[in-house]
Amino acid sequence: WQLARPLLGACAFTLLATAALMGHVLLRDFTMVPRELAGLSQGLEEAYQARSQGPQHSREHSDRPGPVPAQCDVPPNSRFDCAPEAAITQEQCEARGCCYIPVRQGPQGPPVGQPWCFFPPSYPSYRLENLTTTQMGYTATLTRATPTFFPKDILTLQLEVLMETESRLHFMIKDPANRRYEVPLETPRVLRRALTPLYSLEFSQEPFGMVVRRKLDGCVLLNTTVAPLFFTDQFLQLSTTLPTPYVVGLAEHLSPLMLNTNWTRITLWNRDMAPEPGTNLYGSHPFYLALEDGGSAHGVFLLNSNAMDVVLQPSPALSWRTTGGILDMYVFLGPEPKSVVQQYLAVIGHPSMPPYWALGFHLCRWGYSSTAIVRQVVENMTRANFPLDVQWNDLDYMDARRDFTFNKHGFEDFPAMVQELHQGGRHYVMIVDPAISSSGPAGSYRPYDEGLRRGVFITNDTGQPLIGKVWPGASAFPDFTNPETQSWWQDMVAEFHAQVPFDGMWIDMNEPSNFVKGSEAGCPDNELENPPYVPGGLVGTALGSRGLGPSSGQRGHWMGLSALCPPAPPRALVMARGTRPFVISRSTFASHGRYAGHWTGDVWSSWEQLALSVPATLLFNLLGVPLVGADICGFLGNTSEELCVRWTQLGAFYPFMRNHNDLSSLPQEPYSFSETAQEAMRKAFALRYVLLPHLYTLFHRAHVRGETVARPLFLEFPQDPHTWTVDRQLLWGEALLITPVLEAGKTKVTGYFPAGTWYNLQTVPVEALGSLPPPPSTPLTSVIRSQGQWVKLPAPLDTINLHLRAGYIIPLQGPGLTTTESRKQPMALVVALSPSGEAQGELFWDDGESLGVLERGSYTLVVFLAKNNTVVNKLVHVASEGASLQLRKVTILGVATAPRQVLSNGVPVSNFTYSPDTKILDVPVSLSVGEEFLISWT
Ligand code: MIG
Repeated sequence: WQLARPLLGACAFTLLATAALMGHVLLRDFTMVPRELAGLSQGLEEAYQARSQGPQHSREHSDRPGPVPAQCDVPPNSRFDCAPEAAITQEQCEARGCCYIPVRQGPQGPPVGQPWCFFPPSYPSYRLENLTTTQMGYTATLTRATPTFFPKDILTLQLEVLMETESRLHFMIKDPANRRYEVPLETPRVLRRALTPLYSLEFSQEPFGMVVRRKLDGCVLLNTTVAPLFFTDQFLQLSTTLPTPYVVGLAEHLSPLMLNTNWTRITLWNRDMAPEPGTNLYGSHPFYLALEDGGSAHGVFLLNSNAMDVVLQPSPALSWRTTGGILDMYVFLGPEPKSVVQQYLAVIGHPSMPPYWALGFHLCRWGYSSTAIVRQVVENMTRANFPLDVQWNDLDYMDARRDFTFNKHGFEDFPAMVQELHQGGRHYVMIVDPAISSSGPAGSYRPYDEGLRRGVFITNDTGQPLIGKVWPGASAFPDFTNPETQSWWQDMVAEFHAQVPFDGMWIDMNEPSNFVKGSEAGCPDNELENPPYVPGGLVGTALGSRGLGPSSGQRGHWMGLSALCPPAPPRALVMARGTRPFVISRSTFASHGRYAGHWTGDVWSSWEQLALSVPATLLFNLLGVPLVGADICGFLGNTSEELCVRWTQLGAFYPFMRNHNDLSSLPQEPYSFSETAQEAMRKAFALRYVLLPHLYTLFHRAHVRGETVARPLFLEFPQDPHTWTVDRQLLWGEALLITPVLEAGKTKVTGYFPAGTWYNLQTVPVEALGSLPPPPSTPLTSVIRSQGQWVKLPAPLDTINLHLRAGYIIPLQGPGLTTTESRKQPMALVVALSPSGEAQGELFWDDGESLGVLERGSYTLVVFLAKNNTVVNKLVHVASEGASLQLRKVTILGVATAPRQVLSNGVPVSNFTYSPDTKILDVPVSLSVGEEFLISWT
């Protein structure tokens, strides 16, 4: 809760980086850096001394153990591991030319910690040669004279530095002689270098290294001179100092939002693994955002999709260790954390715009084993007055668990069931696993026969389809990097859609998951399967465990990007339905949000996992995947009623809201609980539905501007360091602060409120809009005036705390049991005045499902402004869908003095109400959102 670590002075690590550089020949825009910088800290000074005195390392010396050389006097936290791949003895360590100093620790020692064997500062690395300016920046050759302890060093490399924009630096280190795997991600091409970049660059010649500084304050954001560069065939390592220990990113893992820099290894390698701490999960996003003292931020992206580890150590520093490909890095200068996210999304792509119905409530479980059961579920929801927009099915609908089929024992009237859902204004989504059953006789299963004929499957080393085992038994895996595979899949989707008019697709098992190791025939014995460095210390389990193994398909480099998901499913859906695609996928890679959303997989029905779903949601938003959520009430294990209520309250604020349950767990549909619990859940649902126009507007902004939907507090308040570690609360956009209860047995919750005025939204009387239940009977503090402080709030079981930030206006709409209904309801505005009496907000509206609405101009965008006792709208763009939206009420919060008169477009409003206690002015109106209006009070 509280800030755990003391803040260090503004870029305290500037000097550290400089110190490490002083032993080098340094080139800064072709000038030597003068050694004018003094005042080094003690340990660094020593390190520097050690380096400058120490004799150059020699092979003869290192081949036998000896006394620790003086140059091994490296501060413990700044030691970089010289035995990343295995524990080695002193002899072995010294034979590598490295320093060996045992560290006292537990019997086995932690899996990652302060290394015993580490590089001396003089450890040979590459040398920079032929540094040349180019149109875009620089190029140079990097040469290594001494091989490393990993096989197949690439001794000559090419460095290419591209100063792409003022805030974006891009550099690549490649093998000039051989083309190595590069992620097939379309990234922006720039033709001319930025003229006034926010960064400056320095190059160290020998050993090679790069230093990237924030020009404004000299802060060193990246300094790769701190450890030797490795570029071997299957082990690449680039280390850098960090100017701060506050680092966020490197998904997917189960952890607090702020990463721990106290010797942490984060593994990225897409894998089917129920979320648990300290291990690699379904997706890979090699990107981090770091918060610098003062509230500036920068980001770094390594565009590489091989299995990798990222090691964080307390100096602080970070090492990227990847098992293939090239080093393709981007540095984003911010300086605001928000800009860092936008700069990252400018490279990987903005999130796609979901259909409106995707923001409603989704209900699923494994075990809805017939259409009769599904119909009953929908009816139970309606009877109990719970919204339900999208009904889902898990594997149960399939015939023998094969894709693009449905079984005739329970699902014989599947198409009719889906049509009925449509008639009720609902939508339908079913699971599709990427693996294709291969076991039937030829002619018995068209997707496999066609796939074989069209050569779409991943092959083994004999050129035959690689056969693994997934839900249908023996299965082949489509290779989506092959364009023919995409078109084959599109055909299968279209053919199935012609029978069953589904609306969206749920892609599971696409890491890809496989129940046998590698394939039914095991794994081939080759270098790819036995890399000299195994990320995650997955020794003995091998990379292929519950996957396909690195040597299958795509020459050992495949990952979530094309691994059996995006962009094939959304394309296929567009072809089949002609409207905005809805896809939720378990496996993800950087750029995923362009194509689909994500759910966080097989979480347990536990309070711990409820709490950790907040940082997970926030993290995926920073990674450009705003359409994200965890399975409400948990997937594995049985939920309790209280947990399920609290989870539903939080889930109402996941951008993607779905309750999904495992086959064997007790039922957890909202109607399965006591009336008290249901009543509490209904309130959460109503809040969500009332806020949908605002949520949709946030998605629009994410789509067009690269913003986040759910966002951590530090994104809005980076200058308040207390916000940096807050990951038990979330914001929707800039203005809506959600403070959920994440612990059992609590009726109070403590949340952080950044300096400013925060209005409790649940005291706002919006019930006139529709069936929203009246405000809670428990008295809630209506306004928090915070200096930047922790506030204890009442949080009875039926309440999730929701506060609106002064200065903002949000649109509300009457709720309904589906978005088809709610979209027809009248709207209201809540205006939260700042102390100076101002506020602003926005509404984006369209038909909720068409493609190309922006290009065609078929949308409405309205800005709302409040100042000087007036509220007006500005019509940025109006199309027919928006023109008919009715505005029935304007609620103004923070009206200091009782108005005598209220006018709507100059006409007196007789039935306004004002409460001197709450300072809320409530104005019933009869206006159209898409026509200019002016409301004023005096
Ligand atoms: O091996 O389709 O994460 O949501 O219910 C389990 C059955 C396969 C894993 C998914 C889960 C889904 C389940 N699937």
